[in-house]
Amino acid sequence: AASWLLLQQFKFNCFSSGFNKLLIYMASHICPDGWTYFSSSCYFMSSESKSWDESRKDCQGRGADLVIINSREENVRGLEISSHIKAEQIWIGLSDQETEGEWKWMDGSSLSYRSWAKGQPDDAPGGEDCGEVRPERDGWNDLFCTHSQQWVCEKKTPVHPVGI
Ligand SMILES: [Ca+2]
Ligand SMILES: [Ca+2]
Ligand SMILES: [Ca+2]
Repeated sequence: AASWLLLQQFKFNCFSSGFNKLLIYMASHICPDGWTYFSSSCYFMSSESKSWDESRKDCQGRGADLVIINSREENVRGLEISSHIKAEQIWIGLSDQETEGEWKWMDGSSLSYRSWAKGQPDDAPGGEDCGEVRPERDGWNDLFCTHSQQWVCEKKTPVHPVGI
């Protein structure tokens, strides 16, 4: 009986480690090549620099949009990504181009979570209407939309593996 129990235990261990491997495999293959998976989204980090509008067009061409930061976890992740690509500033999908002072994400949602850097947004003289993240400031800033810099795209994934 003891050996039968051991055998069952052995089978169960094989099953659960195989299952974990499968989950990890799935998570790493949900996103297209060159994209990173995090919390049911795929992220693309640009190596080029473009204006905010051109950056957004690039994302849309990839079936995505500029990154929308919905939580502290995603903000921290965004900062990690930008320091990973060694960008000092990256465009995010945030703008007040439509109505001055009314900041909106590109999916139309308002800012339930916000992480502006100290003293921002300040709409510096001339008008800053596009949102960016600066890792060294640990927060968001409004900037002139024509400024050329790197960006991060985000697209939602249909699959959300449990436990990853
Ligand atoms: Ca998001
Ligand atoms: Ca503005
Ligand atoms: Ca500013």
